Formats: sequence, structure tokens, C-alpha cells
Amino acid sequence: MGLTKQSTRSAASGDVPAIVKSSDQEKVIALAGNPNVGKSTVFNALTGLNQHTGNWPGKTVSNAQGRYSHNGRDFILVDIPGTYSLMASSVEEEVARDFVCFGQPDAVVVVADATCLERNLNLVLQILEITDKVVVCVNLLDEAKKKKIEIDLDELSLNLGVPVIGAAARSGKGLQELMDAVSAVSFGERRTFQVKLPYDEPIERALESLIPIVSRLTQGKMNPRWAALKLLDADQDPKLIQSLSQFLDCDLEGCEELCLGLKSAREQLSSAGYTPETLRDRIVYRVVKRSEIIYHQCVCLENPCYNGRDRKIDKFLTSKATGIPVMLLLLALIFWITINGANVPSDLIAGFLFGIQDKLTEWLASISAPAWVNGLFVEGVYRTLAWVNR
Ligand SMILES: Nc1nc2c(ncn2[C@@H]2O[C@H](COP(=O)(O)OP(=O)(O)OP(=O)(O)O)[C@@H](O)[C@H]2O)c(=O)[nH]1
Ligand SMILES: [Mg+2]
Repeated sequence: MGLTKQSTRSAASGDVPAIVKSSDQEKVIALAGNPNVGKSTVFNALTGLNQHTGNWPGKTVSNAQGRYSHNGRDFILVDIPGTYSLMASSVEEEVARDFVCFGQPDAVVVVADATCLERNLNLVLQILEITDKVVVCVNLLDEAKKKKIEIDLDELSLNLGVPVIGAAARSGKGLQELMDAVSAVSFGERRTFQVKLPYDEPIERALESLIPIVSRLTQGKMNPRWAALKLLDADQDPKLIQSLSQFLDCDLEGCEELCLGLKSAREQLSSAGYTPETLRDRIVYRVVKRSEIIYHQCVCLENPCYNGRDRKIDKFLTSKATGIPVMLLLLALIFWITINGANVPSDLIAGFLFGIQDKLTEWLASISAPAWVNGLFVEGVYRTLAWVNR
């Protein structure tokens, strides 16, 4: 398994930035969510700061902090990079994952896109496996309305066990309610419920045997079921284990009890036919399946085919049979444009610009301009500029 000295002792990549509270009463709130769902828009609206926003994913690449007050209470809001999953695959995703998992925020606001809630719920569920101090902000309700997507926010809240607030952050809609909910959850005034996704029986048995050992290591600092699951899946995510070791300030490799527990849990899984890859697949499958079920319970599409064309294009571009040939064709096209194709527009531009030169010469002749004017301005300055621009 992956608990080597190298993997646990080297500096964890996602060091969690220091948050300096000005009083004990101040609460730290993480703003998480998929890329491009409006996290920085919410951040700017609440803190009055000016984080970069724009209509493409991946703008926020590191954590940004700002402060706001609500009903006499003070909050530090941390805008973190967008991530599709806590199983991070890029540096930005690691930054986001490490803050949610190890930054110990007092609450996490998960901003979700109302127009593609099913995909967004995958992240919501993964965060809910770590903590129940969560408020879900279903943003872009204005866009959802245009697409005739209706979301039953109360039903969603019942399914997730935490408050769900509808918002259209760009126009400020729902932000007061969001601040109320954040205040209630972070100060412990609103009861929330921990999500426990039931995994396949062999995985559950492996977890059962590990959780008591992991609880002794986590000492109440984090949810031991989540930590046990991540330790079982360590081969697939060694960087998370580095961060976990750093957070627990503990030599996981040196803990004999844990190593023995993991060895026996892995043997159990292996005899039930699980490889590290199938274990990860089954964990992901459970999250995706649950998202799908919740989505179908809470979302009503007046026009179920509203994104039918997009789905067909997605299927065409991503299926094994058609996706790879399309990619090769595109690469060949780019190659051709680089070598040859660029000459076509270049010749068109040249024809156009030199055509203007002829017209200018004719015009100067028609007004009997001296020959040096044509030589200097048309054949000199204009022709040179036309050559450079073609
Ligand atoms: N129509 C509409 N657009 C919104 C709303 N909230 C945010 N936007 C727009 O959505 C785009 C993305 O917003 P950002 O705040 O940059 O999203 P983000 O989640 O911080 O994105 P990353 O940092 O890239 O993960 C921007 O063009 C916003 O103006 C909303 O409620 N309605
Ligand atoms: Mg952002």
C-alpha cells in the first residue's frame, strides 16, 4: 500500500493557508463548488472585494480571503478554486480539497449550478461525507428558469440533511438567506445531518474493521469513516495521504496498528475480488448513483429535451468509437492549417490590401498628384504595412 516514508513525510502539496481570526467569535467559511458556478460572484457580493470572475472555468487558482459581518456576527470567507471532485487531479483541485478537508472551516458553502445540478451534487455529497457543517447554495436560478428547470429546494434539503438556499448571485438574489443559513450552521443553531453513503458490503466490512483504529489517530479532529475510506483508497491518491499525515501530525507509516489493520482490510477486499482500481470505481459509482437519485427526486424539467442536442454532441465527442477519430481529425486539421491552410486567408488578405493599393494609385493619378506622393505614401508606407499585415 502507499504509506511509504516518502509519501507521508514529504511536504504535502496543498499547504492550508493561515487564517488569522480577529476574535474567537469570528467564523471561517469556505466557499466551495464546481468551476464556474459563481463562487467568486458570491464572495465579491458578501465581502465587497473584487475577485476575478468571468464565464469560463478555472479563474480562481488559489485561496482568497475576505471578511463580512451579518447581524452583528463576523465571518471570514475563503474563496477556493473550483473542483469537480475531492479526488483531486490538478494543483488547483488539491488546494480546494485540502482547504475543505484540512482547513477546519466552521462551515462550508457549496455553490452549485442549478442548470446542471446532477453533476454538482457529486461534489456536494463528497463534502457531506466529511462534514455536515454545510450550506448548499443553488446558484444561477435565473438561468435555470430560462431553461424551465424547476428545483424543489426543500426536498433537496431533506435529502442532503443541510440547508439549501436558492440564489441568483449576480443580481444579489438569495444572498441574505444564504448569510442567515451560514450564520445558523456555523454557530450551531441549525441542526444538520451527516450523510453516510452506504458502500458495497465488502467495503463496509473493511471500513468497520478500520474505523476504531482510525478514530484513535484522528482523535475527533475529523470524521474517522471518511479518513478510513481515504486510507483504504490511498494507492489512488497518495497526495491526500501526505496532507492527512501532516494534518494529523502523525507518522502514519510508523503506526503499526494502522498498517496491520490496512493490510487485513485490503486482504478482505482482495479476496472479495476488489483491486485498488475497482475499489475506487465502486466508491465513485456510489456517489454518482446517489446524486442521480436525489436529482430525479428534486428536479423537474418542463422540457426534458432542453439539452438533448448538447447531450448528443457530448456522446459523439466522448464515445470511444467516435471520440478518438474526431480528435485525430482535429489534430490533422490543425497540422494542415499550420503548414498550408494559413496561406488561404493570407492570400485573400493580400489580394484585398494590394487591390486597395491599385485603387489609391489610380485615385492619386486622377487628381494629378505628383509622382513622389504615390512613391512615398502608396508604394512606400502603404505597401510596407500591407506586407507586414498580410
Ligand atoms: N446568469 C447568472 N450568471 C451568474 C450568476 N452568478 C454568477 N454568474 C456568472 O457566472 C460566471 C462565473 O462566475 P464566477 O463567480 O467567476 O464563478 P467561479 O465559481 O468563481 O468560477 P471559478 O473560479 O473559475 O471556479 C460569471 O460570468 C458570473 O457573472 C447568476 O446568479 N446568474
Ligand atoms: Mg472563482
